[in-house]
Amino acid sequence: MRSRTMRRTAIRLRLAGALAAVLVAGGVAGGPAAQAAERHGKEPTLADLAERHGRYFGSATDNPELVDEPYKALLGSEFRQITPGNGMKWYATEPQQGVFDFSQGDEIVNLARANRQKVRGHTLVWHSQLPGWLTGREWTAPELRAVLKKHVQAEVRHYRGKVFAWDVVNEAFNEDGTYRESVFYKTLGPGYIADALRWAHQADPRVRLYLNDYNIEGIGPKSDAYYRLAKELRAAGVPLHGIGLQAHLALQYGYPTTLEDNLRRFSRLGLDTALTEVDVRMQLPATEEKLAQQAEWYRDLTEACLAVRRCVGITVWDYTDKYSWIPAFFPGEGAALPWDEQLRPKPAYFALRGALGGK
Ligand code: 9MR
Repeated sequence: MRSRTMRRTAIRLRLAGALAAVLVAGGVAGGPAAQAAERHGKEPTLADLAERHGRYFGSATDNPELVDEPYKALLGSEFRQITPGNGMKWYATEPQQGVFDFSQGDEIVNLARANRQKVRGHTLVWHSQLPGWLTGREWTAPELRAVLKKHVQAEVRHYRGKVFAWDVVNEAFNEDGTYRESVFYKTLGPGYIADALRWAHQADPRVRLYLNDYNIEGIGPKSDAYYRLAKELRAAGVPLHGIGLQAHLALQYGYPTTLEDNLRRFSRLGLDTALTEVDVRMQLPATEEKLAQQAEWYRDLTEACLAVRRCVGITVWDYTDKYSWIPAFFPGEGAALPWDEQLRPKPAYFALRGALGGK
């Protein structure tokens, strides 16, 4: 293990490199896409580097962004996995009861196929972004059970062979480790999770099934709740294959130093893990110091994943600050991703390269 001081020096050196790259990218010698193409030509991409470790490196993307050609070029070249940020959610895929619309998800899947990328399906069961027909009335348990089964199976069947993994249930727990009082929990009890996993498995026996949440990177009440549930589900023979740690981190809340131990305990249950929605936000304005700290965090979380064999991959929650969800949700915060709003690589990008063994 390198010492903190050595790491800081390395980061400073990389910062200088990042600054140089920014200057070049901002010059007349060609836009970011040309830069990316050039980089792609002679240097391994993040995905290439991750693949040497048997991991994928991916990015979320969203349908409205796909008209942005320079954005799309980098999305297609630097990553070997994509996740639809919204296009496979319930409101998008079953806008009216029993009427399915997979057009947005299909667009992402087709793009992935063209770029030889794999797709994480996101997400089947979530309390948020539900269609109005579902949230606007009361359901009896048998009714909601039937609705849930139909939704899960129709979507999993549609994407069979096209996605390698599903976030089956998203954000099922509160911060204190109690169950979130979603419509599913309130109406069906905690068994809705095992049911959803079983239904998904019936519809596609080969797809990897995950539970996914935020604030479960470190060991604490919420990740403990997942640990307990995962153990129970495995003991009961329920098809659960992985835990997705979203990793929406924020400089002001500190780095989750128990990440590696946490990944390891899930591995010991026979589960895969993945960092599924990584970003590292900060209070704006972004300073050189904050960007350097952010770079260190990106490097540390990558090293944690690489240290645990069953941590199968890393996905950033989009790759450029241009399309980050942060500024709209956390006013005054942002700059969370490894590329800036002009698609120029930030120190975090170079830190990722370094952590993955590149230059
Ligand atoms: O990136 C998504 C953003 O475009 C949506 O407006 C938002 C609505 O909640 O959802 C974002 O993605 C979320 C993901 O599906 C689940 N984990 C938290 C993500 C950020 O909110």
